[in-house]
Amino acid sequence: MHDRPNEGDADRGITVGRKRALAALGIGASALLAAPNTAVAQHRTFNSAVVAQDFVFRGIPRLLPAGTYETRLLNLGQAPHVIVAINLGASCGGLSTAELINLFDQVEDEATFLAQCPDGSVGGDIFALPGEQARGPLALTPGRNVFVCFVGRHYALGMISSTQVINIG
Ligand SMILES: [Cu+2]
Repeated sequence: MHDRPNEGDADRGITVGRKRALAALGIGASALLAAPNTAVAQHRTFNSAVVAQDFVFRGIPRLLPAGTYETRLLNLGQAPHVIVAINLGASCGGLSTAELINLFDQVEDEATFLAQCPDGSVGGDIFALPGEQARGPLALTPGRNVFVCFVGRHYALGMISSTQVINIG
């Protein structure tokens, strides 16, 4: 019941054809090809709950220990939402939220974007329909991680949240 709609669903993913010139930032999605810091293996597992509303995530701390979070995403909004965890790596770690939105706007679609991310940078994704909840693991590696909803342009409406992930030894 929590399966994603077809990739062709009009309300799913980033609209095709939104590619823009990369001039604004001087970088493109390929900037995310810089590998994140995944040198330290993470064995810790945590439980977490995130609320998705139209259009914000609630319940994500600004600072988290590295590990795998068995996450429950509760969608209290009217729209479907997804939460995607991405380690921004060295190249994108310093970008502002506005710059990240600009970066995401340059991507043709979510699948293409995620396929370009280096191994280990995408910690997972969870999709929940309105009024429903879904569960899944989000693996957070050290560095700046961003949580993004790629349904439509929800990330530009407020569904983008950054968290610093640290090793706690
Ligand atoms: Cu959303």
